[in-house]
Amino acid sequence: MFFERPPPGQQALLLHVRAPGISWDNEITELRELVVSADLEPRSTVVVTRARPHPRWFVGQGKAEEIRRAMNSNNDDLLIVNHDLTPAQQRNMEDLLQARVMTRTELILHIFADRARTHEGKLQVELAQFQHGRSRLVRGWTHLDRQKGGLYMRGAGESQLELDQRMIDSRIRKLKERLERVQRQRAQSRRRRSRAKIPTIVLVGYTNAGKSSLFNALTDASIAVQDRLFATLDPTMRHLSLDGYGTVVIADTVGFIRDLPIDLVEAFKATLEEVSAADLLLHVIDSAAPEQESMCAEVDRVLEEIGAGMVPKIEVLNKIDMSALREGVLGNRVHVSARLKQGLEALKEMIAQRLGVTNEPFEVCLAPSNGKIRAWLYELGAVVGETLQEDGASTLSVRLDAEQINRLVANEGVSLQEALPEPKLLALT
Ligand SMILES: Nc1nc2c(ncn2[C@@H]2O[C@H](COP(=O)(O)OP(=O)(O)OP(=O)(O)O)[C@@H](O)[C@H]2O)c(=O)[nH]1
Ligand SMILES: [Mg+2]
Repeated sequence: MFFERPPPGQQALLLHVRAPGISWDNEITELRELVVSADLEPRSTVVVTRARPHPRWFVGQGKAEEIRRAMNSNNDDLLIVNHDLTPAQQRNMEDLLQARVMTRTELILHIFADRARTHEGKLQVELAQFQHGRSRLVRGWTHLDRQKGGLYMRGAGESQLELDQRMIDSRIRKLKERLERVQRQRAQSRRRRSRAKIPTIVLVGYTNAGKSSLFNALTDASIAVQDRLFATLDPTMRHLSLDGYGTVVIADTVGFIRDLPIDLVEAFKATLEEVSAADLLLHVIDSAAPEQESMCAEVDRVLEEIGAGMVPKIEVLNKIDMSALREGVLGNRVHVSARLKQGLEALKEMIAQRLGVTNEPFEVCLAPSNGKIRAWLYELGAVVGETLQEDGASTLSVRLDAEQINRLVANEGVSLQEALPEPKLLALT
């Protein structure tokens, strides 16, 4: 792989810089979780209060020296900074420490690179890495090892740099082309689903909220579930059959996190498009997390950003076995435990309801000449039963949502009386 990653098990000193007056407990906890998820070992943490970053080392010189001493005495391998540094700051810090410095963005990129399994996922991560690396051409950690040659070697002349830049640009172009090809296929299958009127439900939520667990519990699938951040990277889809409704497609996706690196959002746009094209979102929330509120706000912000702000949504409060919540429904919220499989029936019911489906089937009488409508109803998967009359007419028992009833009545050339025996229609609308 083009991008070097720190070997698993390396020890890291963590650095968090906070603005005066802002609490930082949770941010440190999350950083540690990220570090562990990257298979690195978080050791001590240094918290510095600064109103704005120092242009040279991000922190002041005194602090930078202190960090160097601490890393030396702990034998730490690298410094992980909970922020984004300018290429110059990162480089200056590396020169001072004579050790690798990793930013939060790089840490997340590193985790993503590790998790990508599908062809598309790998392409997306590679694209994100190149886009991120483009502006940081002269750094990386090979420059720490002066013996070693390589693309990132320090002291390369200007012309060498330009060459590298061109190489990276052409690589980015190629990656984008390959991704577009993969994504055209994805768009095709999305169109197929929408033609067949199979609704797509997408699980979204903060990383580690329990999306994959819920997906497994609903579909009897076995996606890897782990107590680590970004366990899932590639979207997985399954059919799910809902009582009183029929088949829907449900998708598990990558989790969100505060300050999701822009290069990643950019590269994962296609995956995220799946989210904005969904018929319904299940926003999975860890009801036992103290940070719940701000996590929800972050998820809503990302949804807005990727154009999914208007997609209908159910809030699923998960992990009620660990929180004070009880199984049940509250407005737009359902309380569940994916682990104990509690509250899943209520959730499925709400899904069917929100997809705009009436649970009660009703009867439609069709003349033999109405074969097209009959075919359409079958294609929708709406037909529950059918009785054929001797004159060739048929009575279909169907299940339709409000919009489909409108289409049946208005657009398909069926008059109200013909299509629907009065009392049953009245009961429906
Ligand atoms: N106690 C409890 N733990 C749960 C429940 N659901 C999930 N978990 C745990 O929460 C952790 C994360 O679960 P995942 O299903 O991997 O979460 P995710 O949202 O898919 O996470 P990412 O893919 O990393 O974004 C795992 O350790 C699960 O066992 C639940 O209902 N109760
Ligand atoms: Mg997952």
